[in-house]
Amino acid sequence: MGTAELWFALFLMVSVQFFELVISKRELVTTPPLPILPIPTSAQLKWQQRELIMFLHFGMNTFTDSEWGTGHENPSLFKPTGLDAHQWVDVASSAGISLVILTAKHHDGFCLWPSQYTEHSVKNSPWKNGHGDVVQELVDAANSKGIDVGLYLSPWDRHDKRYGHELQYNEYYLAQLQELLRRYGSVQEIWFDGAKGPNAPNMSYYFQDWFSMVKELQSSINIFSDAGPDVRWVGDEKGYAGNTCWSTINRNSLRIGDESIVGYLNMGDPKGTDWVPPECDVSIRTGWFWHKSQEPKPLSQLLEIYYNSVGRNCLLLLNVPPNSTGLISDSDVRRLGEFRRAIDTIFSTNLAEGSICKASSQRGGKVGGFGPENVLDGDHLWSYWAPDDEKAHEGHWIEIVGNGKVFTFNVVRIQEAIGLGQRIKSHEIYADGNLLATGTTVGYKKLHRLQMGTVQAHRVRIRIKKSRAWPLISSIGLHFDPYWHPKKANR
Ligand code: FUL
Repeated sequence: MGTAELWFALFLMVSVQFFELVISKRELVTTPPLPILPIPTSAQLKWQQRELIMFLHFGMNTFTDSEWGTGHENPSLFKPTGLDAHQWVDVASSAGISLVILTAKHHDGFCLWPSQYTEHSVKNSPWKNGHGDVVQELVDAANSKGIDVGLYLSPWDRHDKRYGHELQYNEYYLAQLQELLRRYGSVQEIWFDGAKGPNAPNMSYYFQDWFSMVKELQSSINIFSDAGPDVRWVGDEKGYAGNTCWSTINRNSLRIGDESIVGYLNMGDPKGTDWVPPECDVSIRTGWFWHKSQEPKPLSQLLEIYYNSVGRNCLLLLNVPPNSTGLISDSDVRRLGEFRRAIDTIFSTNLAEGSICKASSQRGGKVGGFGPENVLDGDHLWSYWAPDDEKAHEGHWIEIVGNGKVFTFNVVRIQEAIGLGQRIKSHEIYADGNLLATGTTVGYKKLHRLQMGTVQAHRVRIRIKKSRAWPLISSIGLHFDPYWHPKKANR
């Protein structure tokens, strides 16, 4: 080997060693922490992010000025003169609602689609000379706007003669489920109402058969009932979740229609083995069905409902009932529009944006790490702050610093990375070292509307006092709610 070749071989050896050194020194990307079970399914995660969905109570009761029909109503009474499902869907869409749930059959047993298993349906009504199908009209309108559809099929039936004859009725109910879930394309939520009146009190429903059939026919559907399996009732019809609200619960302790569990449903259970988040159903009016004599709730009440549902880790299922013309009334359209504008006014600006974020510790380094700045990046699920698990015993906090800027706010929003489980059990909020508010669970979204009103501060710190495993916070917001006047509200 000549001298030149010798130098070249030497150069190669040194280069290889140098690159090996660089590679070994390069920081590995930090792995995400382990989840804490139970965790949501992808359908539940999608559902949770909808935040606000719409109920459409429409049917025989709309024409008889009642809430619970007797089941003896003549189908000839069902005659909307200007039914337009496109209007329903447009109203939903302009309110930022992505899922609408229609009462395909309420307790009176009258079916809004021409079921082949009963004569008590639209097919014997004067509407469209018996050729109409409200479910189909809703599905077509929703498809044209990219809105998802859910259906309510009341188990309690005050019309059908099979009700009370267990096997026959369960077969009838299953037959209708199959019609609805096979005929109308994708259905994203099915509502099994727990209400049950005194006709045939011992009537048992074959929930397991029903649920299995639903999942077989619609793979991405969420099943709602008092007891889930995917979404649970919140335990009241005011639209309020518990101040403490876990998405986790023990399904073994739940029985559909059991009044004694409403408190448990309202709060959930930190030791729950099942992920079954609550849905807050409430009507924009007093009744579920449209009545000429009723008006929509004031905006302040709707906002109160929003803070107590969406702001407590829940979904708000707001009922907006079409009237006897078959349209959503102008007064409801206006109120819903005001409600949407109010939500946007409050939450479209995060006053914390562009601030500096500090934390008690952080998992991993700068590369692919879980630094506190992740809470301001606009991703509310998969990008989050995680503390260093070696320092779990030291207590965790995260702080938003204005860097010369003063924050003027009256709402604090905190969101957990629920894809990895719900964790936070108790927390406190401080402004410039002063305690502003205390809270328990956070979950997908916790909204603190401050009782003391508007606050000015340079630094806002959230201290996690207790949590199942280390907390993972995906988003923090400081907001100003111009509709919030605590003194007036407290009077
Ligand atoms: C209840 C029913 O009895 C009401 O009529 C309404 O449908 C509400 C959503 O659920 O159980």
